[in-house]
Amino acid sequence: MKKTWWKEGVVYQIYPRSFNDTTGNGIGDIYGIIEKLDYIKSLGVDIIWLCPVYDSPNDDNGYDISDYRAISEDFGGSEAFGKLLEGMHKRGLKLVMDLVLNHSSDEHAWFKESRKSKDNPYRDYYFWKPSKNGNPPNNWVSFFSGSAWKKDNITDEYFLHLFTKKQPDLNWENPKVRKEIHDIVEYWCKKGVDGFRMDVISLISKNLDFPDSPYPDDYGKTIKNYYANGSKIHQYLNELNREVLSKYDIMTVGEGPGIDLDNGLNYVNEDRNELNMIFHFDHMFIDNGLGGKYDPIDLSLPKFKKVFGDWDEKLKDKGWGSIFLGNHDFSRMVSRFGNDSTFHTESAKLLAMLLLTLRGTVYIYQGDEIGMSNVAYPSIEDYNDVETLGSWNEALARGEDMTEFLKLVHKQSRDNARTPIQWNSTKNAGFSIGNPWLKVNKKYQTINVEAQEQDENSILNFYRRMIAFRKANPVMVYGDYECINKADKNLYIYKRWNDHESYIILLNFSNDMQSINNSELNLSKTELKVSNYDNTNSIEALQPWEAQLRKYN
Ligand code: ISL
Repeated sequence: MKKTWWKEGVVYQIYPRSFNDTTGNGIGDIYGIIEKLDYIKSLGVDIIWLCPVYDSPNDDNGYDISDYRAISEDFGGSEAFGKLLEGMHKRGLKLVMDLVLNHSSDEHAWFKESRKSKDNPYRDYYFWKPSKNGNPPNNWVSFFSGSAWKKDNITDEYFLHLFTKKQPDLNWENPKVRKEIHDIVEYWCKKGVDGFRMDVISLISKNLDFPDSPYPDDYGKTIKNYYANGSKIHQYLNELNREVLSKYDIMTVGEGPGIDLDNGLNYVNEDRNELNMIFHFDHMFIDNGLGGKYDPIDLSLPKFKKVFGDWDEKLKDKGWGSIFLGNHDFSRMVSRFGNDSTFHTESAKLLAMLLLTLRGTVYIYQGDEIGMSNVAYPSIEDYNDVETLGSWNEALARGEDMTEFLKLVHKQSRDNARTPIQWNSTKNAGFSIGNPWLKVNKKYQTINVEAQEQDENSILNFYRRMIAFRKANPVMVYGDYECINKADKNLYIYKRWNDHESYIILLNFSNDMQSINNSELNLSKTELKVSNYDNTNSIEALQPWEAQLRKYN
């Protein structure tokens, strides 16, 4: 296995809007990140993935870009960006930019031209189709509810938008579009950035016959078979790699609905020269029913373990994995996979241990290092996320019980992960002296960075310990992985080893004491290296949410 900086590095993801506001306008900004660079460095991480900071009308908080080369003035503009990059490089931190290349904003100059007339030179930068018997061209629905087609009155044709109406899909079939994209990527490489996270990259090649989906009720299947993984996907990624990426020492991670065990390796196989890593969602959609995230089902630990095991097996020879349990699109990991009330600290630390002891590059989402948890706003008026509001309006139209639906919003909304970072216990959690764009989570009085800095046993300091442990022990990065108890519903036990050393990790994913079936594990021949409980060293049983990292003698 080839060794590289991006395999060994730990990534910290920043959602800039919610990170730190230095102007008092209620929106986080780049100077706010600069102010916290020493804090970020103190975690022990190596790489920052910055969610989009380009010019954008913010219909989807920056995932709708109107100028790919401009940094939004809301965030401090290009001057702030230059200082950020300099400040990061000075500290040995690398910067990964978020590139949203499947779609642009409808306010991008290309789209403004494209909509003008059927023979505009930019017309085929996007997908335009006539109506079908007075209806949209097919039955595809947008990720954010409703038809994926919008009729534009100027030419009376529909354009495709797999996300909001303000995010028209770019037509990668057009070589001019691909050339524009290559130039944009090259522009940022030349600026000295160290990598790219490529938004919904699995969607850039679609089924160009645009047939109706025969599975209108199975959204996942529709995405996989019609929106994603089209016949030219690998040609386009390979071309981008050849034309631009291969000339620089940068890392790439592609995000992708519709990426699964069948096709995942093809995106990252080191012989194919496409991407370095992908984000698949097999574990993140594990508690979704057929109807998606607003149709939740119970989390099954055996299934959860199977996802990590299957992917490790799939990628171990020729690929490389991305390890994450949350980001700006999902609810908070401690609320979802842990217990954010009785065992908040214990379960947040357990999840930190899981993240930092699996094979792959680790991605930590801002705020998870202090165990930030879900928010439950009293009213839908308090929510901002387009996906949440789209689902709400659909439920309303179906005549659902909206009191019950609000409970689902509490559990599933992407805004759970987007509340401002809780820096301290002062007004607005120290995030802003103004009015935050999204309300602060009330738990900030007890859960905040300042308090955890002062507590040696805090979640924050546990993250620091685990990151340092991973860095000091490359077996945690490159070593083999095997789950020992695949069927157990409460305990997750796995080994990591190389030719020189061997570790076992024992995690109790339950609110109860669990005995360990010790007979084949030889735990008496191990030494406890890290644990999330004080004064415990039992090899017979684990306390609720107890996590142990042991080394074989
Ligand atoms: O958010 C999701 C589930 O709640 C996903 O379906 C998500 O929409 C999908 O993974 C794509 O996400 C990315 O592209 C979107 C943007 O809204 C997300 O923030 C981004 O991460 C459109 O650009």
